[in-house]
Amino acid sequence: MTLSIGIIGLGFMGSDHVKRVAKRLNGARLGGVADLKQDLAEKYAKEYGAKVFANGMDLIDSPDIDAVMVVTRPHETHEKFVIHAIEVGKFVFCEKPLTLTAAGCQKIIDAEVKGGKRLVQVGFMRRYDPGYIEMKQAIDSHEYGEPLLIHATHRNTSVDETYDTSMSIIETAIHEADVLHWLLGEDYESGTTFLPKKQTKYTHSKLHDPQIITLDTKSGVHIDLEVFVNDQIGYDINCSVVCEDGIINLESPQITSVKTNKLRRQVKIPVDCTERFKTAYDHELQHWVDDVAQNKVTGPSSWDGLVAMVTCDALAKSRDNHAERVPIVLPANKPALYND
Ligand code: ISE
Repeated sequence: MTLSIGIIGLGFMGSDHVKRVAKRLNGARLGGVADLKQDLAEKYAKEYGAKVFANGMDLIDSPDIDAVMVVTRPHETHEKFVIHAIEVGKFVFCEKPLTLTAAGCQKIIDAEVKGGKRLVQVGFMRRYDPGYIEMKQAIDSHEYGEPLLIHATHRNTSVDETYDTSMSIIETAIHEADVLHWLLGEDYESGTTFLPKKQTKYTHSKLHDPQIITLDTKSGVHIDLEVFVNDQIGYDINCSVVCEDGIINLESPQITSVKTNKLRRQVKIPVDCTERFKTAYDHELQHWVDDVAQNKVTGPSSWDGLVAMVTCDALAKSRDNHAERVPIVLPANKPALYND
């Protein structure tokens, strides 16, 4: 059976996913699209033989759509589309952040629990990246002893004037908030966000750039993360797990390396996440499609979306309170639906 996928939101990520669904996934086809920019929706619909819907709700309701992808901006709109998809009983993939508040994530969880079945997968694509998977296998093998520290950097080339100080956490650091506790297989105890006095000249009035985040896990692993979204050099993602008997490193991939007679090396750093994590996005959505074809979903859940948002809330609180250490407290009762 070929699943008919409907995509709501055709911005930067939505357009990337349109091509992925239409051209690269097995067992799926682009069934429909919806976007506030009707001309864009029509362009993709024509190109890939999909149907145009006047709005996201109509797409979700349509019998022509088997499963839904929510890739809308502003992110506030995720919640209503995801909840509606749950109400009509359709599988829904939602890009991160699941919603902009922990309360919103909880509403989605409540709706899913009420239906008695997992229907939501959240777009934490790094869990599908071969590099992070290898790191997790290395940690889980215990060959290198106990992890003690993680040093991570998350750098973007540049951001526009719509990107503000809060987005460094909920748009950008949210990826580490998710993937680092997944790597370690444990929850966070507390977090801090420090705004260094010295900022890049490439930032603008609404954005403090760079920012320094720390996270401590329940067992005591200490994490430091640099979030720098105007590095001017490229999409530069690095992660180093310092263990008792070895250091596990994930560095930006070197796509080309040129040696000259001056022994200089030129390295091509990816421009953005769609280039660096292309394979991860492909694997993430292929996994989702394969799951949905079997009437289930096993990727990152609404609970994972909530954990990331509770973590982001603590980091934002710390930022607003002079980098004070803020406890990260998850809701006490994790519904059985999310125990794997
Ligand atoms: C963007 O939405 C992403 O998800 C990227 O991975 C991240 O690096 C970027 O900062 C976000 O804006």
